[in-house]
Amino acid sequence: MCTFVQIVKNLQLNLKLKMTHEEIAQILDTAAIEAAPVSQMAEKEKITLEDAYKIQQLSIGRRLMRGEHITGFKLGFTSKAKMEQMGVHDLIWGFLTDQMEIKSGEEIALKQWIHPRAEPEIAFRVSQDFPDRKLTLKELPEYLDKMATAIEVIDSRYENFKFSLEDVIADNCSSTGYAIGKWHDLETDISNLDIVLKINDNTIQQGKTSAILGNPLQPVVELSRLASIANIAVKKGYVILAGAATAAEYLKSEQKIEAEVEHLGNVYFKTVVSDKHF
Ligand code: OOG
Ligand code: MG
Repeated sequence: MCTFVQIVKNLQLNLKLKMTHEEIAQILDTAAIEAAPVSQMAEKEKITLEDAYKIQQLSIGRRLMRGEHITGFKLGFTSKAKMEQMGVHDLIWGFLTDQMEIKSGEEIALKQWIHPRAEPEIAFRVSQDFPDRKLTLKELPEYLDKMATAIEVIDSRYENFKFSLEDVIADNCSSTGYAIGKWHDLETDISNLDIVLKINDNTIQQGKTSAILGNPLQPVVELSRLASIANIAVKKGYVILAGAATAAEYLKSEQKIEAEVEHLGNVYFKTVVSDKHF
């Protein structure tokens, strides 16, 4: 049986251990800046899904304060391959900023990151501000004008790239970098195309775009719904990454990383020699 003194002590301990959302956002933001991983926090801090998205917004707020601006959104865990690789089972969404842009063909130093991985994706470009409601698949051509092959670089701020759903959401869904290939009109049917990730010209991951919620446009429908609920604007010019169709691959130094989608062409970047562990 607990004595009154023990109960008060436990209460104090709990109060001390519980961090504010802002403190957690700061820890994750600093981990990204310093490329130094941190322990998972969701279980210990009892972070709910709702808390996790609040923390995500606070950490984006810190980026905006440093002068970055939002360039779009990414969806995650929109395919079985990704959910199985990471052991989580729900769709997530996060912010992209200009600091995350990787130019096509660019040479990248990996030491700015912790344990980066790359995955092949499809990107869409917003041509008109989204209305404050869920859009239907049929309506999307009014709001999107282009699509392209993309590579997303993800870099979890958690040790060993391990996290719960709440942890990864608070960490802005591991968002780190993205490269976009040549934009194409939305004419081609993209619901069942080959999509591959190549490293040094060898195909390492291959899948079908149908693995992305049955059609890579479906994540855009989900984004319109989630953004409307969260009261966040999806604006003209933004980029939307629909999520990977395949598992992601760790990056090493001196590699050419390339994504290719049937009919949409390719995009690549290179990694330079690193003095870190890559
Ligand atoms: C979370 C991000 C998932 C995707 O395309 O499914 C994601 C992670 O795997 O670290 O970007
Ligand atoms: Mg992704």
